[in-house]
Formats: sequence, structure tokens, C-alpha cells
Amino acid sequence: MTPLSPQARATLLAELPGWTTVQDRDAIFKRFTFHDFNAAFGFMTRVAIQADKADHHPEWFNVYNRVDITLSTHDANGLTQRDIDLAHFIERAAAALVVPE
Ligand code: H2B
Repeated sequence: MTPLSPQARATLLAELPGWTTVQDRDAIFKRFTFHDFNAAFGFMTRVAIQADKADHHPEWFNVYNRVDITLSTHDANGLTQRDIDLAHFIERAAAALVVPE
């Protein structure tokens, strides 16, 4: 796995609304807010099962109904297609549960 080229990441990130690049490292970030802890942890459970299946894991931080997620590929020391794939799964998992702004 090699980090995405500047052109590839621009195209791919355009398809992931709300995901932003992280300062000082090659990673992407998004905050998800749910109705309550039950919804947040249900979401995390779905993502955890998929992440383990794909052997590609999120960096994340949960407080009650909030889940902050950072994606990067440690083995490649940067953003790869694996992160993009996981971000799309996360979007689908959140869509059913997230509180609209
Ligand atoms: N997750 C992420 N985000 N990046 C990796 O490079 C990575 C991973 N590598 N999950 C996997 C596990 C590797 O450590 C195992 C040994 O396959």
C-alpha cells in the first residue's frame, strides 16, 4: 500500500463530505454526533467488526454521543485507499444513526 497521490486524494476526498485533512500528519478526520451513547456505541460496534474483517482499524475517541475518528494507514505512514474504503463504510454505518445538523 502506497499513500495516495495529491490528485487521487483530491478526487476521493470530494466524495467524503465532512472529512478533513489533519494538520501535521497524513490522515483524515471527522466528528460524528449521535442521539445518545447507545447509538454511538452501536455505530462503533459495526465499524469495529468491519475494521477487524478488513484488518484496517480506526483511531477514535468517544465521549457519550460523540465519536471523533482519524483514519491513516500506519504501515504506509499516510493516507491510502484502505482509509478511503473504511471512510465510506463509516459513512454508511453513520447514515442510519447520526443526528442531522
Ligand atoms: N490499521 C491501520 N489504520 N493502519 C495499518 O497500517 C494497520 C491497521 N495495519 N490495522 C494492520 C492492522 C497491521 O498492523 C496488522 C498486523 O495487519
